[in-house]
Amino acid sequence: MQEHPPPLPSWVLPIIKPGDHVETDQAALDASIQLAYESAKNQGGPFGAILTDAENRVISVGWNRVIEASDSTAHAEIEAIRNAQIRTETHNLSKPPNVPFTLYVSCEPCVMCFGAIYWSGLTRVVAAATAQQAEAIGFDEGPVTSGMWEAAKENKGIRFEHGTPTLDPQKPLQLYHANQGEIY
Ligand code: AZG
Ligand code: ZN
Repeated sequence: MQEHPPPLPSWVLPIIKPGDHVETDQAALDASIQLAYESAKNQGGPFGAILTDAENRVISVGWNRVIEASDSTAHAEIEAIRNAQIRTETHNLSKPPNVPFTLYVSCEPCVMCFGAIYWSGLTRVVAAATAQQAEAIGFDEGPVTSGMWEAAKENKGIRFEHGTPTLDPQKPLQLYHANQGEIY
């Protein structure tokens, strides 16, 4: 069993860290976009995610580490889910105190992250950018349909919605594209 999530790099700490409080959906989405942007500036992929409890406390954060970790599964959402499960010592995020948990993402989840969310115990996902916006710079988000999210709601009680950040969720994607970051 992993006892602690890995330490956070110094560029993450001014943005957000576990234990911080996020007042609103908008503030949490903005933080996920800032994570995505700083990740793109620090050799990561241009995606960020923040997982909070029912009292708006941050349980975990994640950003895309695919290239750094040589791991095709190291998407922001999976990193945040994995870190939350280590921190709360359960594979089922509907079980810890202060549920339900919410996952805020700088861009809507790809098909792999949809699967990770489906079995995570999370019950709410709020997204900033659309999959089409990630695909516009070349990322492949896979075949996720609105019917899949409807099934997730029906079968697991997972609500998926688009939020309204104040920051532009396309900025991290545009920076990555301008820097000619690797596409996968
Ligand atoms: C991605 N899409 C999202 N939403 N998050 C990531 O980390 C990704 N990596 N590639 N596409
Ligand atoms: Zn993904």
